[in-house]
Amino acid sequence: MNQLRLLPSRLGAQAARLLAAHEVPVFGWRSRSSGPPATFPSSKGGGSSSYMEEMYFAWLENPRSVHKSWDNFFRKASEEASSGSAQPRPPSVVRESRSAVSSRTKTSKLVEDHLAVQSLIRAYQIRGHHVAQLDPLGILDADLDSFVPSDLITTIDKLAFYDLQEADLDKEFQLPTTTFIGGSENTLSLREIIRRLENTYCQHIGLEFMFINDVEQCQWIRQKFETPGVMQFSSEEKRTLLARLVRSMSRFEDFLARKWSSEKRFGLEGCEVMIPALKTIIDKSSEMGIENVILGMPHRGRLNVLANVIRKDLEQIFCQFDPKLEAADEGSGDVKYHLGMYHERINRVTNRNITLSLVANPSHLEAVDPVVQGKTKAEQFYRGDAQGKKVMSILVHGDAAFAGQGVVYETFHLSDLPSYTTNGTVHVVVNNQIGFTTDPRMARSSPYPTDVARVVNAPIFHVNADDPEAVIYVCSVAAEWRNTFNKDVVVDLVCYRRRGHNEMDEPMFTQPLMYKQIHRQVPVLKKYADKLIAEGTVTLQEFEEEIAKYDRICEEAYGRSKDKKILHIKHWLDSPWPGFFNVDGEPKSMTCPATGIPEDVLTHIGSVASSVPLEDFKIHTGLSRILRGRADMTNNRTVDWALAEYMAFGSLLKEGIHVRLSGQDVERGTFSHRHHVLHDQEVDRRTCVPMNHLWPDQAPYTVCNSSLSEYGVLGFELGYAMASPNALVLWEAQFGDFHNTAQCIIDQFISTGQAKWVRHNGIVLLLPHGMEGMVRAVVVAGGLVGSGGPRRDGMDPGPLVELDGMCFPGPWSTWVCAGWGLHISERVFPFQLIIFTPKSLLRHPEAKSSFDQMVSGTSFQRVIPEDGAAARAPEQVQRLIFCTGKVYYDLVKERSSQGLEEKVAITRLEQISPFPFDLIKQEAEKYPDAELAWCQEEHKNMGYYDYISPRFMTILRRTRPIWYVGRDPAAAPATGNRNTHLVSLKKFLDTAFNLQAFEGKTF
Ligand SMILES: Cc1ncc(C[n+]2csc(CCOP(=O)(O)OP(=O)(O)O)c2C)c(N)n1
Repeated sequence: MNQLRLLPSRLGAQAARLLAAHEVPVFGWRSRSSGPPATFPSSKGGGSSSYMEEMYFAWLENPRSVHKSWDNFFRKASEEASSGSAQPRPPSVVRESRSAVSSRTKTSKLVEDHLAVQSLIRAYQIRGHHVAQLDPLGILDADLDSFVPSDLITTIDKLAFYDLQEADLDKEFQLPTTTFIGGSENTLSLREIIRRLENTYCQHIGLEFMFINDVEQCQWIRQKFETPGVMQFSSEEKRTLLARLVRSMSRFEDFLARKWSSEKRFGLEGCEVMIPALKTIIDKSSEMGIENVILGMPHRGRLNVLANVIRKDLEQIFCQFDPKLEAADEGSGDVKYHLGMYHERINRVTNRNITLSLVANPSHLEAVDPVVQGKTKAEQFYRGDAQGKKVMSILVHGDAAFAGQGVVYETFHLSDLPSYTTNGTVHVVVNNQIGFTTDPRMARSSPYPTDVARVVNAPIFHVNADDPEAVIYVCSVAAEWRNTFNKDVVVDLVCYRRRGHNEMDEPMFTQPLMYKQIHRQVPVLKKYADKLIAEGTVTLQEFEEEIAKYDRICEEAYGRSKDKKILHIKHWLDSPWPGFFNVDGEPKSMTCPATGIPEDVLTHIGSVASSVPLEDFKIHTGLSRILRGRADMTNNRTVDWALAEYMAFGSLLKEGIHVRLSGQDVERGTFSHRHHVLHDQEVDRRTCVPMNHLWPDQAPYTVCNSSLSEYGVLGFELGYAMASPNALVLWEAQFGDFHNTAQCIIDQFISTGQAKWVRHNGIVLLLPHGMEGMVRAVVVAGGLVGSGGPRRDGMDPGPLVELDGMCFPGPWSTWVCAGWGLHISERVFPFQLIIFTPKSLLRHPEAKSSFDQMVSGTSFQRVIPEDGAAARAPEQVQRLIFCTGKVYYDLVKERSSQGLEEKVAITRLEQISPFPFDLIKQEAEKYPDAELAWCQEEHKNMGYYDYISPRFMTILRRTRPIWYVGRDPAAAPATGNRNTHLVSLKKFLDTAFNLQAFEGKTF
């Protein structure tokens, strides 16, 4: 038998598992080269003893080569075992005497016990949260029974599992450096070790952090929670906490319940502690220098947050309950628990200025998450706050939504990407253990609703919401964590929902036992007040006065709300653009200015676009060819799409307008046409963005490849665009049809945000589009029009402007982009814009523009009229075809091959919405005897026909029909069969130029 049997097999396996799976080994080595392996060997095959021996020999050679705890241990053991000899000798080194054997046995036992205690400490750190008493109702613990670690239930279990005896409880043990339970002491009795670990890990706080693979971060958390006495509150702090609970709960929630008992409020009852929790995060962050906090949250407790965190005037909240008040602003408005808010004020605790905004959101749970992140990123950007020391975000979640909604995951994955990070978000989960009527058992497959946060190594602090002091402590550590490590953190408030999903719902239908327990539950305010009264921190009278004081505030505000005659949605704006809409109090002109650029500016941008601004920077030879092509075009005063885009962005940057382009693979461009980021072929990760080398005082250009997400990233860019009107923020879909993964952002924010929340935005969507007969390469923006566009979203002629960028002369359309950008720079109304960008036309020889179409004095053309032979003799023309996009080139080719240039005119719409009624009318009138047709390459139910046809009827007063030419209706937007594609193309082109096609037909 091995004399140095170090670990009992069970402990060996346990330790090996722990050590292999989690950060540092309990006993790490200072130097791998001079010491034994850093991973713990398996207990099989005597690995543990050789491990011990290796350490022992290493220690003999140089005591500093092993971890301090081993050094301590060998010293102590040598003193005890060798009684005076300088160093203990390993058994294999010398012939063994009886006393040597006995001293080694002692040593062995000491080592075993020592390691057992280390393992026990780590077990608490890793799995103590499973034992913690997190649920105020006591039912979660039963649900999580299967996760409760068997080694941490009772003291007997612990001792048995770790091969310790009761007698060991009073022995002193050396504490490893990976625990802070000792405070200033290095050793503690096992009994005390267990007591302190129980206190830290198994009371009302459950800490999940040992999966974080950063030792410093784990140590930081251990120190914050393990150090004795960390959770002591002064009586002043306790009184503030009580006062905040009074406001949050008894008076605000009760007040609303009393006044509007039959109205939906989505009250916070059962989690009132969220108000002091959020306030603590804000106070603490303000103390550390934060000046701007952007919040996103769902319905639950929103009114309470508006009243008691943001400090919205109470009468304005109460007004929202008055059904008689008329809305002063245009638009549909929204329910009160979706509205946003922006408020600058002094933080009373820190006496510093703070701006708080709560971002308006739709019903769609979690959809606001990326929007908040984007807005936060933008605010940080404009302040030059690269580290997030001035601006931060807080996201509040429901437990079911946090676990169930994929956008949460998408948002987490943005959190550490350089162009998307907001340097840490504090997430607060209102974990009321139910989602509408659904139990957690049916709502997720993970033990906690917060497990999604583990993917980004965010620590998760679960806390029993009925222990306000524990909640406050956890929130203050969370704020410090964010400030220290610039990383996300989650506070999981384990609570309950006192009423149904809303105040009208009967929860006993579906959760009878849970609600029996909830009805027995003493409200947290009462519990906490009783505690403070019992310990003498406040008197009953003071408590009652606090309640009466807030009651008076509510009543007075209620009285004032009765005097209001009108409801202003504008008062609920989350992202105001001060000074943008008015000059000296007068509304600004909203006309579109000329958007041309002086030729020398175009030439300069062209030359930078064709160069490599950094020295000793080796680009790919293929790219050199592309740059030479750009130089040639610039010399010839022409542009293709990619170069025109350069001109558009560059000219805005010159004006001081920040441009940000984000999306999948946008840096190179999906179709390898853009190349805005050059990569040194010889130096890893060395890149150059020529667009940022245009002028010394230009605005910054950000171009960033995003994660493979549409919902999250479009939401992010929308939020980014919300922060300022003086920027051009573009999101590009890899292919246009992928936009539908982000449909929620398009439907709920972009199309409707202005109507619901009087909120403006200038986001630009670039959607590559084209019917090209290849199933995957085909991109059909028609899908947008059909399913997310004008027909469905009531965007006619609403705030969303669609431009078909594919209606060339190609770059002209990109120039459209510049036009709209300059439009913004001219401080004119920025529109949300969709540009259907091209694919095959990127390299089409005809799809080029001359500088003449871009220089000063030119402007965006909403309609490009026919300018060939037909236009010169319009009375001869028999058919006028209107179209938009790439099909124009097919039409022109076919017309030429049939020799019909004098009989058929082709006019392009560059702007689809708002519909260019005036210009279309002019065109139609110019060709009085021509049949009018609309031609599109998309299927009939997907392109623009349904949208344009009633508008043509309005223009033509039903005197002339507008015939449809195009593909038949279909379910799929495009065929994957090249032959089918070409046959259908030929068929509709034949119809387009068959001048008898509509004879005898009725419209
Ligand atoms: C995306 C989405 N799907 C469904 C709903 C309908 N809905 C409203 S609240 C709710 C339950 C939410 O539960 P939870 O996230 O736990 O928050 P709680 O209401 O319990 O605070 C559901 C399913 C919704 N609002 N959004």
